[in-house]
Amino acid sequence: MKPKILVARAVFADVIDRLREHFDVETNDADAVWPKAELMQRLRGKVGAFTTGSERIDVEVLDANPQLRAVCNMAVGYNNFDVDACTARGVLCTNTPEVLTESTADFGFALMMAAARRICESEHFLRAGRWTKWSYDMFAGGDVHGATLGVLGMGRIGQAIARRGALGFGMRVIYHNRSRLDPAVEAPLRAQYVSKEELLRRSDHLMIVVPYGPAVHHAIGAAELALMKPTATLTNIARGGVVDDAALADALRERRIAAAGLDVFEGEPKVHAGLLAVSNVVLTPHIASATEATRRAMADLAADNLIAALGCGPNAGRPPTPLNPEVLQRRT
Ligand code: 8YV
Repeated sequence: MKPKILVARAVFADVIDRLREHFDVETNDADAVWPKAELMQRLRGKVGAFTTGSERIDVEVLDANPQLRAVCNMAVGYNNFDVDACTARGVLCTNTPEVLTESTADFGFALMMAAARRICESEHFLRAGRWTKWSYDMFAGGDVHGATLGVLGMGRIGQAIARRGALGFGMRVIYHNRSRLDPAVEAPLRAQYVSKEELLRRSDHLMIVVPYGPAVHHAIGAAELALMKPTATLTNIARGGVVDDAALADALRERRIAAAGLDVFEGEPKVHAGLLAVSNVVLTPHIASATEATRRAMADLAADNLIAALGCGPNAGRPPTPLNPEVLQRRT
C-alpha cells in the first residue's frame, strides 16, 4: 500500500500525477481554503502534506496528526509553519527558495515603479473618461532612476532587487538587515549598510522584503512612517503584518508619504478599508511569484521535497531544501 499524502490546494495536474507514482494522494479539486478543523481532519492518516502559505501547521494540527512526517510548502516563506513544534515531533519542513527570486524581484520593482510613476492611478483616471487635456503637472510622480533605493531585508530577493536598482536604474542602494552582508556581496550591488532609522530617513523608495516573524511584526508602523520623506514610496512584497496597514493607510491619506505598492496584507485576502479608500496605493493580490514558469518551478520543488522527505524517488531521504534538516539526521 502506498503512503497517504494530502495536497492541500489545487496545483498543476502533472505535479499531482508525479506524486501519485509514489503516494495515495488526496487532492483539493475545489481549491477551497479549508478551515483549520477541516485541514486537521483531512490530514488524518496522511504522512505528508503539500501545503501553501494558506495552511497553518501548528501544535494543534501536529498533535491531532502524530503520524505526519513531512510538510512541504510551495512558498519560500514559511511563517505558516511552527518549525520548532515540527522539529520536536520529527516532522520535516521544506520551502521553495531560489526558484522564485528573480520573478519576485521583477514584481517588486514593477510595484515600486507603478507607485512612483502613478501608473494605476492614472489608468483609472483614463478609464473613467476623465482625461480631457494634457497638463504640465498631470500625474507627476517621483523618479526611480538615480533615486535612493532602501531595502529592508537583504536576503536573496532583496539582493535581486538591489541589483536591478543599482545596475539597471543607477540607484543608490542602502539596506538594513539583521546583520551586515559580506563586503564582497555588497560591492557589486553598490549597497551600503545603514541603521533602520537612516534607511527610513534616506530612502526615496523603500522596499520591504524581510521574512515575517514576531520580531518584525509592525516593523513599519506610525513612528517609522513618520521618519520617511513626504516624497517617498513604500513597497511591501514580504508578508502582511510587517507593515501596520492602518498606519500606512493614514500616512497615505494624509500624504505623509507619496505612494505605496502592496502585494501582501494583514489578514489577507481581506484588505484594510483605509487602503482601498486611497488612490495613491497600488494593490495586488499576493502575486509577486506568479509567472507560469516560476509557479511550475515552485510546485516541482515542493513535490521533489515531499517525495524525497518520505523516502521515495532518486533522492530518497535527501530533500533538496529542508528547513529543519536535524529531523533527517535523527531519522538515520
Ligand atoms: C506564494 C510567497 O505564492 O513564496 C512565498 O513566500 O509569498 C508566494 O510566492 C504564496 O505564499 C503561496 O504559497
